[in-house]
Amino acid sequence: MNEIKAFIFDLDGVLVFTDAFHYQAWKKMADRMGIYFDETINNRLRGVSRMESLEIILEKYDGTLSGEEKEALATEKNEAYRELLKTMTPEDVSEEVRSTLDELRTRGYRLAIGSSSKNARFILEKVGLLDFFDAISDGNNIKNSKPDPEVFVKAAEYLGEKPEHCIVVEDAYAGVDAAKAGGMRAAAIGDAASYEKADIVLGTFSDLLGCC
Ligand code: B16
Ligand code: MG
Repeated sequence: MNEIKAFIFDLDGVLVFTDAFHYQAWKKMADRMGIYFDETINNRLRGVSRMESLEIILEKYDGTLSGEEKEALATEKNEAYRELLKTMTPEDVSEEVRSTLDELRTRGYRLAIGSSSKNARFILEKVGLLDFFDAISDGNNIKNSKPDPEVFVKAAEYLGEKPEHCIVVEDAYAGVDAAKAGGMRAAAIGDAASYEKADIVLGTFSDLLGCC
């Protein structure tokens, strides 16, 4: 195995869990528009960009919307979502996640974020994790969403590490595909743990300490 020098973490579903907030915010917008939306549809939005999420929700909408109207709906959702994010505190990160990140840093690994979210920095600040990371690649610096590898390739670039020296930690199938497409090893947790393309399966977050 190539020597591992860095870890690139997806945010939502790996370090924090904001699914319920995404759901509430989309649901508010969908209800106002009279669009059917439930938790099963919400599950399809995991790891998917904001505008792609909106397109999935609009599959249940009969009318036609202009690009501007779609932008307005995405903004409406994001404002409701950010209000919910404001309630987050350091207690929204488990002790296991915090101590594992701490130990990886102590062992000399470089750590980065590779998240589709444009709210990644805001979330990291709210939960007090910002200082753990040497680089942040997120929805603000990419053109292509996962499964395109761009967000992880940029994270490795920001760290100054070669992709083959990085492990990506992901909870979404599209994220595992993105890591593999970028030439990185993929460690899968949660939903993605049953994905056969994962190189490493994590039963729990601290399993990372024994993976390389
Ligand atoms: P935002 P991740 C993803 O974060 C979420 O899983 C996904 O549900 C969300 O639509 C996407 O970020 C965009 O988020 O609206 O905040 O830009 O899993 O890539 O960390
Ligand atoms: Mg995720």
